[in-house]
Amino acid sequence: MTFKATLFAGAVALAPLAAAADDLTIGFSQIGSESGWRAAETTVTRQQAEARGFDLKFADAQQKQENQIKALRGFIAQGVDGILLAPVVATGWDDVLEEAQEAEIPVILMDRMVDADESLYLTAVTSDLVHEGKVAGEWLAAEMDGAPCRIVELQGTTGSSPAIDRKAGFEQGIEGHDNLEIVRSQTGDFTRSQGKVVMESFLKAEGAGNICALYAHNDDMAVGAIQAIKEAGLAPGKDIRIVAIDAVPDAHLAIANGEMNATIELTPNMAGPALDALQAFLQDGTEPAKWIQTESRLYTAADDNKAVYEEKKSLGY
Ligand code: GZL
Repeated sequence: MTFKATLFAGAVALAPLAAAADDLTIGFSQIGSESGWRAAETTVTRQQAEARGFDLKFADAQQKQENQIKALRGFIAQGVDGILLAPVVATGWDDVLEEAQEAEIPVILMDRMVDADESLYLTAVTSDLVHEGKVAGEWLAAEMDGAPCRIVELQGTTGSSPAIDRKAGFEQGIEGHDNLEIVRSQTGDFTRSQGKVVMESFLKAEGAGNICALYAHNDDMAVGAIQAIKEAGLAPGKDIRIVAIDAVPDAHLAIANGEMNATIELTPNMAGPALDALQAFLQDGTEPAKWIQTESRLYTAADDNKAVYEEKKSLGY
């Protein structure tokens, strides 16, 4: 399926149904706008809700779990028909999810998982976060082909399921390759600004010539790190190989310009499958699978990244 098809899957086809849809009111507790990917997810969620004729109540938590919990309690008090939750961290959700369950309001997780009993949510729409990290590790192992490589890692938000799972997956990907070693690993909180600051500290601590590769849990931290690498007088993508995850347009541009080496695509369209599942459950009681997995695709310099960049920008990404 082309990126365009995944991004707007359902939205256009559903247009005629929009009038038929019950007048559903959906609460959406979004983490914030920490990355280009997150901003795209918010845009696509609004489009997908509008295409179905749903009334979307949006709450931006600015990266704070207490704001998400407050928003969920507000949605419950309003008596919304369903809740979408992108959980900033994995723990601390049991109480508010139980309150939603008592109010008979289904909750669907978007792009991240929670450490709560699966009976407390209708389904989770996410990628295979461990697989993404493993693909990144395997790519680097193949790229280095046995040559020694000292790796630095920019982790996502501490305690979030992508940070936990992408770290574990990458370690699986490099397992058995004794030439590869993670020498520094620290959170950059999924943001460009923190990615730059932490990469500057890695370069200072290790010495610019002693870092062979960067693995960043998302492209935005990688783009920030590219700036730091350039300011250190090094060539990103050459002196320091860079692999990350999301496949935002700026990652395709960096790969096209030889300043980054690989990224694994995460679709911003988690809402399409989520709203389909919610509508089927509310209208005919259809119980979805507990996990709706979205695709992951590796992009490298072998792909036409300039064309993919243009396509994603043309779609408003
Ligand atoms: C992963 C998602 C991550 C993105 C980041 O599913 O939660 O959050 O990879 C975003 O860009 O901050």
